[in-house]
Amino acid sequence: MGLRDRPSDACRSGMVEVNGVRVFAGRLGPEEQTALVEDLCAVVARAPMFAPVTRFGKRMSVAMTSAGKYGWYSDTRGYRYEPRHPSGVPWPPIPERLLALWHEVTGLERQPDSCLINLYRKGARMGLHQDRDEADFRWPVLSVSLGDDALFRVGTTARGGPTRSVWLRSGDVAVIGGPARLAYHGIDRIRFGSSRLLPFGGRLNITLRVVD
Ligand code: MD3
Ligand code: FE
Repeated sequence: MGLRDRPSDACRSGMVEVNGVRVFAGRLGPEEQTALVEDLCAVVARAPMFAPVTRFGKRMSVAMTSAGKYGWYSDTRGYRYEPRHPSGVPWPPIPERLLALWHEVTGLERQPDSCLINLYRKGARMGLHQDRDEADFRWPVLSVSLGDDALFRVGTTARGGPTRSVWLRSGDVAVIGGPARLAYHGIDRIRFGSSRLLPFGGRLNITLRVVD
């Protein structure tokens, strides 16, 4: 790990910016986090988690589901947004608490179309990728981390460019907008068992997105 790649971990409240990604460390308190987990459990009860296959045919180590008008889906035909869960049911509505957070943090009137919920169990990771399945990259993405700490890595819009790493912890909120919207990013590892928020351990990441 080079000097430029040392993860920042010192500041646990206030805002840190990592390659254009704004991280609001400790934005959500313990009660808000617990309430969000309950909201998410209700979503998962209607739209169970599944582990998609990438377009290269490899199963992802991250399990996921969605809420809202669209959910993210992948198989060997490619990455896309779908109006229904693979079971055929429509995705449940996005929890009100998350919509309120979206409006507060982004200041936008526009509602997000999709709420992607990623579940990282022990050993799960997400390789460096760009998020480009949405129609208009001028809209920001909002991310909420819950549960175990995650080592998040963000680079530039060029594959193979320099990267910076930061630990995302439970209650952290990140806003990805501007040039960072098309930055390569991923989750290198989870500190499994570092948080007691989730009864079975692991990490949930929520992303709110405008898709249309
Ligand atoms: C930077 N999720 O779902 S969230 C994803 O923690 C995803 O589960 C990660 O990457 C996770 O696609 C990272 C923070 C995030 C989300 C979207 C971004 C960072 C981003 C889009 C562009 C650049
Ligand atoms: Fe992503």
